[in-house]
Amino acid sequence: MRITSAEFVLGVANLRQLPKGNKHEVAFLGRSNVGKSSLLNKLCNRKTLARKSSTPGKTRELNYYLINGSFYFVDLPGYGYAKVPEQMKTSWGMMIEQYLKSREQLALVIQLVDSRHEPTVLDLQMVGWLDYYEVPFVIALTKADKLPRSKMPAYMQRVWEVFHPFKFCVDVIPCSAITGLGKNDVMKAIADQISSTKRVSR
Ligand SMILES: Nc1nc2c(ncn2[C@@H]2O[C@H](COP(=O)(O)OP(=O)(O)OP(=O)(O)O)[C@@H](O)[C@H]2O)c(=O)[nH]1
Ligand SMILES: [Mg+2]
Repeated sequence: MRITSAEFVLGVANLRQLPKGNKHEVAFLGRSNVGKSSLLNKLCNRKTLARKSSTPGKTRELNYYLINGSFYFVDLPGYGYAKVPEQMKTSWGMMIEQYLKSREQLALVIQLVDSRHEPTVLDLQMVGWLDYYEVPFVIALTKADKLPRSKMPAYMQRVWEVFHPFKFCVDVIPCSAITGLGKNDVMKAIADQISSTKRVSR
């Protein structure tokens, strides 16, 4: 699949504002600063479609982008930013869990994990939710350009062992928003999942 058009359509601060209709959604989930907006931009071949954050943890909205006029990319607010007040973390968690649990249009989650670190406790909590709510997900290992080539095979092995036991894990893909590594594989996973997903109630 090639992306020929991408436009920002809506920022959602409250789940009651989610768009109606039956377009599929592909959501980008990951801790603050992991590279969600950068990967989304790279997949769309656009530099500034999704804004890269200068202030991590500030975006509290689900940002909707219409892709090829036919489905949405949803840039979810990042988690795990230490300076966010406790109360906001709780409301973030409730909103995201509710979205993952009940959004029938959701075809695939791209779960981003920073390839310079081991998956965090929160990363594992997120994939736990995804598996529990039966949402297929791809693990995108971001910033792979920063990982020395010699360390890649062992890292991939470790990460694969962590994620592949999850039933709804579709693939684990090293990615770079700088070099474009992983872009084709992520796009293929998106195309496959969208074409095979019927809208079923969760
Ligand atoms: N080297 C490298 N840097 C990256 C990559 N992806 C993102 N970055 C950098 O990481 C920082 C955060 O990227 P964002 O795309 O804003 O991250 P985000 O997950 O959208 O952050 P929040 O919106 O705060 O949750 C920016 O400075 C990016 O330039 C990558 O693949 N390689
Ligand atoms: Mg962002």
